[in-house]
Amino acid sequence: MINNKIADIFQEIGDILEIQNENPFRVRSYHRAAQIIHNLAGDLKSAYETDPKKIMVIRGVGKDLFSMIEEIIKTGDCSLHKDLLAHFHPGLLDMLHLRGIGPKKVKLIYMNLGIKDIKALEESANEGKLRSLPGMGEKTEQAIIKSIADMKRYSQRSLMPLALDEAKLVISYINEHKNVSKCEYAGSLRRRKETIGDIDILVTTKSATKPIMDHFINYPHMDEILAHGPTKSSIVLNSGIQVDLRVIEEESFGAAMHYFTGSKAHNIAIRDRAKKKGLKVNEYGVFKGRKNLASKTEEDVFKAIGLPFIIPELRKNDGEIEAAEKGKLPKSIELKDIKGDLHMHTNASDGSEPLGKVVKYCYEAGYEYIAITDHSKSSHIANGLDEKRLLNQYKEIDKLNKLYKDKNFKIFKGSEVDILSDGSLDFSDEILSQMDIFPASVHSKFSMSEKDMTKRIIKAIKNPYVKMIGHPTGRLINRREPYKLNIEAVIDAAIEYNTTLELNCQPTRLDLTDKYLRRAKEKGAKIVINTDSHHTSQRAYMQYGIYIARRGWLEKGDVLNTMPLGKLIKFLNKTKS
Ligand code: DGT
Ligand code: CA
Ligand code: CA
Ligand code: ZN
Repeated sequence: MINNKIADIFQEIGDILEIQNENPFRVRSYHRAAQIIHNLAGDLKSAYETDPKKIMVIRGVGKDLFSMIEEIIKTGDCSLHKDLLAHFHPGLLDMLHLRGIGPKKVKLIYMNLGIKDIKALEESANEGKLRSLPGMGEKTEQAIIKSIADMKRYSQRSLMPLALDEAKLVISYINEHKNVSKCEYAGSLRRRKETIGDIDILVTTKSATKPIMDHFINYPHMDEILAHGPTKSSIVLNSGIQVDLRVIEEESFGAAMHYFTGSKAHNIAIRDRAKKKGLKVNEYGVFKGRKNLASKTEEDVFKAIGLPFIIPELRKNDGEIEAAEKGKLPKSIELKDIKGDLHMHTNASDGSEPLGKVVKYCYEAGYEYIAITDHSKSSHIANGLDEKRLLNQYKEIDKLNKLYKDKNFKIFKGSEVDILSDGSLDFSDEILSQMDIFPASVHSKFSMSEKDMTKRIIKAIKNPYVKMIGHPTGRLINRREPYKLNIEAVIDAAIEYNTTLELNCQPTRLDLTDKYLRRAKEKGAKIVINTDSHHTSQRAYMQYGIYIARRGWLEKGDVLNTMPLGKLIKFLNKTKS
């Protein structure tokens, strides 16, 4: 979505101006605009295309910012940003992009120690030179060392949802060319891996290939051309993601899709299996001697080697081929199986829309139920609700439920209740007993020992009112490692105390991961797939959760919120044993 890009550019402009000691009001206006645009529900590009005035009326957007937004929509960047970047030390910009370091610290470190890049920063931190600066200490120094290590490990890979959006745009651009007959993405993106190294796109044509490649390397939102050949080219998008495009013969499209979807480990296992049957598999087809038995569709390819179709999400060579042989592939969950969302925020805490709007939207989208789960009182930064505000919200929910009474739609009362450091919950049992269902989540003290964190979460699981544990490992992809946790013990406790574990659909969370989902399923735990939505457009994140669930071998029956309303109410009324 263009909003994030515009917000990032404004944020960076504000950051650079701040380091350059510009007028604080000017700095603030960019930071504020970045924040507002980041939280907007609607896509600015489509708003602009229907009526540019719609953008003019956004809070915090004046005439100057409007023309910059216009420029970014049309060209992918704006001249002020480009000018600032051209005269700004690139090493300082890298420092700015580290987690936990804002413009104030970059300025402080630069002014006092003359440090201009991450390498020098890392050296100084290791030598203990940063802790002496005003407002810093050993802790900050350690945090900086850690975020440099994280950055090194993660800087290469993009979030799957972001790559998916980018791939769709590139493909619709490629499809504009008249020579193109088929165009699809393969690779890790098609396998729905949570992060993507690069986007692999395959294209077929009935006529010349070179004009397609020439068209491709003229993609407007591009930073760099890495390779430009008649049948294979690579570019780097503005977002930093690499895209490889290959031209494929129409007759071998299926074999090529299978080959380039991978994973590599799956491909190798498939080739070995075929070899035992005297067959050879490559990106052109399945061969017996020189005869090509199958290549047109992926289904044909699987059939020729004696297997049913294996969905891309399962192609990891961790048992899918054996399961396929025995007819034991999972009947993978689908988006349409989901009947409601049990973790949603409104503007009462840190969401951006009022209760009534969230409810109406979910009802109209065809859900049978939702749970309103604003943050609890200890989450100060997220504007958590105290008992009084919470009970007022419940009165509103009662009123709304009356309106929907005859409509097979129910709003559940909840809260995203913090699990405090000793494992107790942020509300008393008296308040919890008024809730229908709520995620209990860890939002603080992430650096406990594995033993203490496991104890903390299991204590919450044992609470008779708890039926869901929100984002159980707390990881933020590319930003924060999961906290230390004995996940096996947590799964066992969840089963014993009839609590579900969440698969949180936020693109940076996707927590639990596919590996743990599969383990939970094997052991018999139930999963709940929630968007943790902060505005209605994030309802679409449910799809990302479904992709990950499919990678984790989940079926409809493994997931709580595939239950129709009546059955779910029965589940909720069951007291814990
Ligand atoms: P990524 O981009 O790191 O997220 O992961 P992939 O899986 O998209 O990997 P990529 O882009 O290097 O290659 C795309 C697919 O092409 C890969 O999933 C399987 C296939 N492939 C690439 N190299 C080989 C290879 O050496 N042998 C086999 N059998 N397949 C390969
Ligand atoms: Ca790839
Ligand atoms: Ca690739
Ligand atoms: Zn949360």
